[in-house]
Parts: sequence; C-alpha cells; structure tokens
Amino acid sequence: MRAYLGLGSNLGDRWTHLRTAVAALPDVAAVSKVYETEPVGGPAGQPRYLNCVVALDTDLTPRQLLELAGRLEAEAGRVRAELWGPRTLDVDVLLVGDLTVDEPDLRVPHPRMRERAFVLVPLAELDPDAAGGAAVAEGVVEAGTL
Ligand code: GSY
Repeated sequence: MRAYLGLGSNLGDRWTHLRTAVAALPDVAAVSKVYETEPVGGPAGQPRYLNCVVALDTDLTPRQLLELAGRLEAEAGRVRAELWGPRTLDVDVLLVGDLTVDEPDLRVPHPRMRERAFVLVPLAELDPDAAGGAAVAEGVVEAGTL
C-alpha cells in the first residue's frame, strides 16, 4: 500500500532531524524536496520549519505507522511542552492507501492536511492526485534535498 508521511522540524539541527528520520523509515519509495515554511499555529515568533513528505510502499497499518512516527519523534528528543509549539521532529500520518481511520488519537486521511501548504506542496510533488491538484505555495520556499 502507498502511504504518505509528513515530516517537519523547527528546533535544533532541522536538516539532521529530517535526514535521521527518513533514514530510519522502512520501505521508502520517494522523498520530496525539503521546503522552508512559515509556522502555522502555535506561539508567535517560533522558528521556521523544514518540511518534506515521504512515500512508503508498506504493509504497515495506520496504527503501526503512528507508533513508528512516535518512536522517531522520541528518538529526535521531542518534548511535548506546548501545543503546536516548536519541535525537533513531527511525523504525521497523512494517507494510507484509501483507508480511513477515525479514532481519538488517529485520523486518516490527516484531518488538517488539505489546509496546509507545508503538506500539500511536497505531497503534490510526489502525487498531484493525492494532493488534490496543484498546491498554493504561500509561505513555502524550496530549501534543498535530503
Ligand atoms: O503539524 C506539523 C507540525 N507543524 C508545522 C509544520 O510542520 N510546518 C509548519 N510550517 N507549521 C507547523 N505547525 C505545526 S503544529
């Protein structure tokens, strides 16, 4: 099954956090470019994010992908101090095939992905259909590749 994860970092060595996470992911089929993006939500004045999207061809379930995301965030030293606050690493499960999940701690497709240019721009690069067509790139600037 084709799954998409959204990765973001705006604390510490952002490139290393993204690189380390992608290297630890199984069954990677494609990695988008990395984009520097204006923070959405959270406290004013927080640093800009680096964001990318990773495609996996995987048999992992949405729940297993969520657990994997949590492990990678913990390994990056993420501390959940503040809702939507700065973070070393955020890994969101965006899409898992055409599965839908609606549980208190896990919703797939990710419920806010369609509003977020920092998700839609890298996702459109890998799969325009999954992103719903061309994405508006407001606040999103190409920064390089991993
Ligand atoms: O939901 C992911 C964490 N996050 C981000 C992010 O990854 N990028 C940007 N630009 N803003 C964000 N706000 C939150 S919360």
